[in-house]
This record gives sequence, structure tokens and C-alpha cells, in this order.
Amino acid sequence: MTQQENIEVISVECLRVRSKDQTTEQIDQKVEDRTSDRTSKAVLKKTMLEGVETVWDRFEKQQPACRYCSTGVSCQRCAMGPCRLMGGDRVRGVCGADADLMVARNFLDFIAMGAASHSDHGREVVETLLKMSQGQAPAYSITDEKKLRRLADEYSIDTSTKVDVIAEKLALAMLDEFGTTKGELQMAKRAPQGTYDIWKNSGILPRSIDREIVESMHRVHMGVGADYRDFLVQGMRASMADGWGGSMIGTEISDVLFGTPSIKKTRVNLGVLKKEEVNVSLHGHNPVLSEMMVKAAALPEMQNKAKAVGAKGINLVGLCCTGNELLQRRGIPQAGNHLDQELVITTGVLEAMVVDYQCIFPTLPNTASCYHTKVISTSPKARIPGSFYIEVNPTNALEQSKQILTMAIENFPNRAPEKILIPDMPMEAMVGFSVESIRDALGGSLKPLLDLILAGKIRGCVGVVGCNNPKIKQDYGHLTMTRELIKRDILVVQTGCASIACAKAGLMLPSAASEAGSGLKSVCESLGIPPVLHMGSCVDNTRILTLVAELARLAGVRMDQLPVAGAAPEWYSPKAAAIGSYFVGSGVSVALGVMPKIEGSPRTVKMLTEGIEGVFNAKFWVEPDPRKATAILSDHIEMKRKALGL
Ligand code: XCC
Ligand code: SF4
Repeated sequence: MTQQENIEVISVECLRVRSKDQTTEQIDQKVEDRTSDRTSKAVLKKTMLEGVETVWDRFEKQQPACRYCSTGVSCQRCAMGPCRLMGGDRVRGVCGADADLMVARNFLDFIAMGAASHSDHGREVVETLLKMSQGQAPAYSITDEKKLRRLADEYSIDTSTKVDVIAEKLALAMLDEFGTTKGELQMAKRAPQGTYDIWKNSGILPRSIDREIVESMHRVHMGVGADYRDFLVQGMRASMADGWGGSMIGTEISDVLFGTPSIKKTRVNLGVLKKEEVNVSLHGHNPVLSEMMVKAAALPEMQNKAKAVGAKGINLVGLCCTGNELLQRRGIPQAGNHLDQELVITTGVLEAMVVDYQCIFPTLPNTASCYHTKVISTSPKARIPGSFYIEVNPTNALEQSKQILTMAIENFPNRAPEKILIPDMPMEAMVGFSVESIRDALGGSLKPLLDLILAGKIRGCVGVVGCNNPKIKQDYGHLTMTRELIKRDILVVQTGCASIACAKAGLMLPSAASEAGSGLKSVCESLGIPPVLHMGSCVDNTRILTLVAELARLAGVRMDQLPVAGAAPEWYSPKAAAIGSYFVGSGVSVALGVMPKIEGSPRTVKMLTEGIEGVFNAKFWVEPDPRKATAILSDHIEMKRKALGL
């Protein structure tokens, strides 16, 4: 395709709601019900007054949701259907599928989709390392050589040669994991022996990354298996291929290429946008693109171009997980989480929204067309009608990033002054808690953290992770649960959009220790850290796996024996289902705030919330009320402590 064709943009329309029908009081009430953050509220109100459609309006229009679909008893899997089931065990799909099969099959499909998304992202990161080592990705380099060598050791690669050679060998070994015939994944060996044995015996030790996803796709075809339990076990195995495979590779090699996160200060919320600078938001997931944007924006030639149009500079801001990647490594300010993606545009000061893939609303170009913003898509697997398409790959990344920035700069004079609203006061946050930086902060070992847990100063640890979902007031679940947990002396670690929720609310400031119980408070005060630790993006949930695995090894127990748990109070994405499943598979029970589409099969619900505990010593809870969920998590932690004799 020629450059000209690439640049051609399909025109899309500004989608409007008939807000004229709403009184200001009604709008105020809706704003209050839709989001928790002060700056999001301000911009949402303005957006509603302007009558521009957002995700919440579309959600309203979709109500009431179909009962068949929301409980998982509808099937689109073949051309004899579609089929939907209600009315007991005698009712079957055309092929004969019952509710258990339909639900479990749909759920396996869902988990495999999430595992595929993370793993495909991970693969692109490793491919970048490979290209770099072969001299085909000139703008990239090794930032954390120590980590490269450590990983090479883990993969039994000779580290006595040149760095590029080590990098090439490691990249090839990791790419091999996607289709390995060794029968298991290298990084699964990070788990303590007892945990590994459970995986081996229960049949969830993943054989290779791609294989588990392909086999899942095979199994959901009509007329393969018919026992719902097999589907759920395969779902666990596919998720483990993500957690101990695709995502873990993504995290580790991103660190090698761009640096392992260290503790730093940054700012968050919509107030990070700047009136006098060219604002560019980086949205999506893969740091392979966004890191080059950061590099390009720092070039004097780009800064000069910005000055030439009357701007004071270029202001890069993050969104969603791409934002988390930049936040933890570069301290780039974060404009918001999932449900803020439209609001960043509707501030009227965003020159360009640059996206790669995942969690990007297909209507962003429509939203942008109501203002002067340009949406720029960059991945051949994620072209979006109405966006400008500038393909970025490891070989051309810096040049293309410069072209993208130039487009943004040239768009600076096109703002409509009457449509501008930048809320004041960004919130400060302390971020960058990788396993490595936590270890450094503790003086070189995780032992002090384990000792604090054993002594009961910290009762345990909960990973509060995942998305926003318009079914829940934005950030309400994350904030309520996190505040309740730290009050009970439970250390909270976070990734993804959940972490941005807490950062916006000031819970990632060391001063938030005042909201914690006395034990956790004293620990935070002596170390100068917040009671809520930012551990990165969603692929970085593998940092939490690595942390729990290392703590378990230190304590000489299995992962499931530690007083830890996970929670996803506002999840929406299939990726979150994969994450939840690999946590449970790894022995860490998980509380979900949104019911997965499984209620049409009470047996599936029972297996996931009770049955699997007998195999993995972990299970799911589903509890929409974050206070009740916190009570469940805290009881669970106390029970684990008791079992350890603490
Ligand atoms: Fe997407 Fe990763 Fe969910 Fe946020 S937390 S809505 S998956 S951006 Ni990952
Ligand atoms: Fe209907 Fe069975 Fe086809 Fe699904 S697989 S659409 S239940 S016939």
C-alpha cells in the first residue's frame, strides 16, 4: 500500500446525544453516578452539556441487556444456530448442547481471547529485541543489561559472549516458547516446587503458548468435547500460558529494552494536559511504540517545530496500560484510565491520540471529529476507520514517530477556544514498584517484607487490578476496596486501570499511609512509601506472580499458602478473565466485582467458586459490593495466616 493510501482517512461523524432533553440537575446527577474522579466529573459535565456521546450513553442505550447473553446461554458457534437456552436441562441447542456446555465453552473462548491478546503483545516485544540484536531496529537498544544476563541464565544461554549475541539467543529462545515442543514453559519453573507439582498433576501446566490458545479454539468447535469441566480446566491452562508465558515474556523483555521500573514521582488525572503545549496522548498497550514517541518528542528538531507553531513544547500524556508502561519507566504523566479515554479528547486541547491496540473504543475518531483532535492508528492489526494510519514497526519506529508528532504539532493552531476545559491540579503519585525496585528499597532482599507479613505488621497482600466498566461508577470499586484493605493493614499492589484509579485519588502518595491501619502505616512511614504500590500495566500482573513466587520460596511454602489474594472490582476485558484465571491457577484466590457470563450454568458457577479449590487451593468469589468483597478477602487472609500458624 502506498503512503498516499495510508494517509487517506475515511470521514466519520460526531455522535451526539439529545442532551437538550436533560436539565442541568439531571446532568449533574448523571455525572455523579458515572464517575468518582473530580477532574473526570468536570470534563464529563462539559461533554454532556455539549451533547457529545460517551461510553456511558451507549451503555444506557444497550439496556436492558439480553438475559440469554448475559448469563452465557446463547451460542453463535455454528451455522445450525444461533441457539439460546432457558427452561431447564431438557432444552438443548440444535446440536444438543446443554447449558453447562454452552456456558463453559463460551467461557473458554473468552479466556483464550484474553490470553491471545497479552501473548501477541508479548511476542511483538520479543520480536523487537530480536530485530534490535540483528541490527534491524536501529532506534532500540538494551537498557537493562543486568536483567538481560539474568534472563539468559534462566534460559541456560551462554553469557560470556557479546551482548547482541546474548540478546539474539534469548529472543530466539523466548520466541520458541510460543510453539515449544519441550512440553512446558521455562518460566513456570519460577514457581516453588509444590506449586509446580499441582500444575503438573492437575493438567494445567501449559505446553506452549500458542498451542494452548489454538487447542482452546479447536475445543470450542461444535462437537469436540461435551463435558463442561474439561473446558474450564483448559481455560485455566490457556491462562497459565499467558501468565507464565506470553505476559511474563512481555514484562521481562520490555524491562530489558526500556529499563526496569524504579521508584519515581509523577502526576495523574485530566489536569496533566497543558494549555500552552502540543498535547499528545499515548493509548493502548505496547511500549514498543510509545517509547519511540517519547524519544522523538525529546529531539530538538521536534521541540523547535512545536515552538514554530506557537506552542511552548510537547506534552506527552498516557492512557490505560501504555500510560502505565510510560509512567513506571519514564514518569510520563497519566491522563486517566479506561473510561477517561474519550474525556481526554473532549477537553478540547488534545492535538493527537496515538493508539496501538486493545481497549481502544472504535468510536474514538467520532469523538475526535467533534473537536480538532486527530486519532492516529499505528498497527496493521488494528486499523480504525476515521483514524490516520501511520504504520510503526521496529525498523521505522523513530521516523514514523516523528511524522506522527509533526501531524500533532501542525494541528495545534486548530483548537476551538470555546470548547476548551482543562481541570486544574493534577494529583501527585509515587510509582515504579517492580520486584527489583521493591527489593532495592528493602535493602537488597525481599526477606524484610516476608518478615513483616510473618510478624503480622502487614497482615497480607492483595492485588487490586483490572479495568473500569460502565456497569460500575468509575473507580468506585477500586477506591472503596483499596481503602478498606489498607485500613486492615493489608498491603495493596496494583496494575492496570485500577492503579490509575487509586493514583488519581491520592492513594499512591506516601502521605496516604495516614489512611492505613497502624501496622501498615508504620511500615510505610519508615520506608517513605505509599500503602498502595503501582506495579505496572496489565501484562505486569506477572510482576505480582514473580513477587508471590519469590516470597513463597523464601518462606519455604507453596504460593497458595501465603496470606495473599487478588481482586478485579471493575473488570470488563477478556484479558482480565485470563489474569484472574492464572492467579487462581497459581494458588491465589480472586474476588470479581462483575459477574462473568456464566450464571446460565449453576454447575459452572459452583465449579469456579467452590469445586476448583480442591485442586488449586484457590477459587473465585463474585461479589459486586466492594465492602463485602473486602471482608471476604480479609477473612481469607486471616485463614491463611492461621493455617501457617501465625
Ligand atoms: Fe484495558 Fe490495559 Fe482493562 Fe485498562 S485494565 S481497561 S484491559 S487498559 Ni489492563
Ligand atoms: Fe447451536 Fe450447537 Fe451450533 Fe452452538 S454449536 S450454534 S448450540 S447448534
